[in-house]
Amino acid sequence: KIQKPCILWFTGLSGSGKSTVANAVETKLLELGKHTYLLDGDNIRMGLNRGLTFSDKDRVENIRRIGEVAKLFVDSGIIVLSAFISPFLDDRQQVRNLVQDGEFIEIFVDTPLDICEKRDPKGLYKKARNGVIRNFTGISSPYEAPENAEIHLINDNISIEEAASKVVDYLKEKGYL
Ligand code: GGZ
Repeated sequence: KIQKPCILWFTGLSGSGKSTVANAVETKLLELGKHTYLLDGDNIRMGLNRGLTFSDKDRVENIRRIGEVAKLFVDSGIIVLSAFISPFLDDRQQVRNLVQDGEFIEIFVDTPLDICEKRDPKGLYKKARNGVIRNFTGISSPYEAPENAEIHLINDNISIEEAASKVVDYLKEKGYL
């Protein structure tokens, strides 16, 4: 398997499509015979980071630990996909600093709040608006958008498939695959 290990760091609001696009990218990479691992809420917030809340302090710790785990995977030669809101610029920069130049690829899943809120697949935005959930990103907790993401996926009728292809094309162009 010839691949240059890296972290594909998806960031964006709840409901932006991070996990969906990350899963589609992973499928394409597997089809190309690449070795990958996807970190997401299901395997991290349920396990290693069980007990962390959505306070600013715990989000910082959430992302710090995910960054360290992602680095271990990179050391082992794997392409890591990570799909967390990761709302703070500084925390994403810290993860970038953990690895070598070029090993951190930031992917901004730039779906505006009103679209995420309309989708509201889990009814969380509604609960956040009603004050049932506090510190909800975009409503009652900040999201600091990336300023220099390597890949900017703008939600202007682009399909999941197109978004995933854009990521894979980037990796091919830059010699990761
Ligand atoms: C944001 C929350 C919150 C609050 C629960 N704020 O759409 P989802 O459900 O599946 O994705 C969201 C997920 C965010 O977890 P992350 O680990 O990615 O966040 S962070 O990077 O900021 O640490 C949402 C759900 O958890 N969720 N409460 N208050 N999202």
